[in-house]
Amino acid sequence: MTDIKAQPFPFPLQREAVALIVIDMQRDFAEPGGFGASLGNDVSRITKIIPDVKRLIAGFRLAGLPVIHTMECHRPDLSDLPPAKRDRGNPSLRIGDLGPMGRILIAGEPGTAILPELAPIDGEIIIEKPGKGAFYATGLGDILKGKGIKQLVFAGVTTEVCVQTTMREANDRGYECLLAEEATESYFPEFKAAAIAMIRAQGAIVGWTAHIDDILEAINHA
Ligand code: C5J
Repeated sequence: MTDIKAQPFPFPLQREAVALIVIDMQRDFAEPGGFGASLGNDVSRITKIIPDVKRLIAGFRLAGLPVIHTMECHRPDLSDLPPAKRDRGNPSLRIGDLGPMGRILIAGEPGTAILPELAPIDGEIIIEKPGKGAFYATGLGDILKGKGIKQLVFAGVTTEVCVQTTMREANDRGYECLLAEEATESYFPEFKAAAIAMIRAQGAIVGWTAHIDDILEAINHA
């Protein structure tokens, strides 16, 4: 067994049971005119991590390890969008409204797509999720069980919302979780820092955090 250099202590990698999960690297969170921008956020913070996320994905592909992608999106009839989600904030465009990249966060619309630089390749799993956590109302749990996955390496956006929520869901379901620090981002730098600190506090209460180089070195040598 090879450990990944990580905080708060080395991550005990099980190479045969690990997958990368890339959370919501969608145009709607990263491009002007999308959902993130409609909430008043600086989306350039998200586009800056694209090369790092790409490098991490490439490393997993090269090592022959599974890559899973998630997309936050809703049905066109909005039947999976509760008012408690649609009515939050004071955005210029709400989920389901028509924006410059199509309807905001609706399955199949151009803005909902994964960024082209990070697009899934044939054979990779894509999870469409209506919630912040990727286990809620999706088949992710069954898919992971079917593939014998026990450890998840996390990348994507935003650190303190969909990434952290999914890590917590995964940890409660018995998965060992590791967050790739350079491959995740928030619209709020202080929230990214706080989420990282929370995740690895108290002896990795939610999971571990590590640098991409250390993750790639370990998966290539395990
Ligand atoms: C948000 C996400 N922030 N993917 N979604 O609404 O984190």
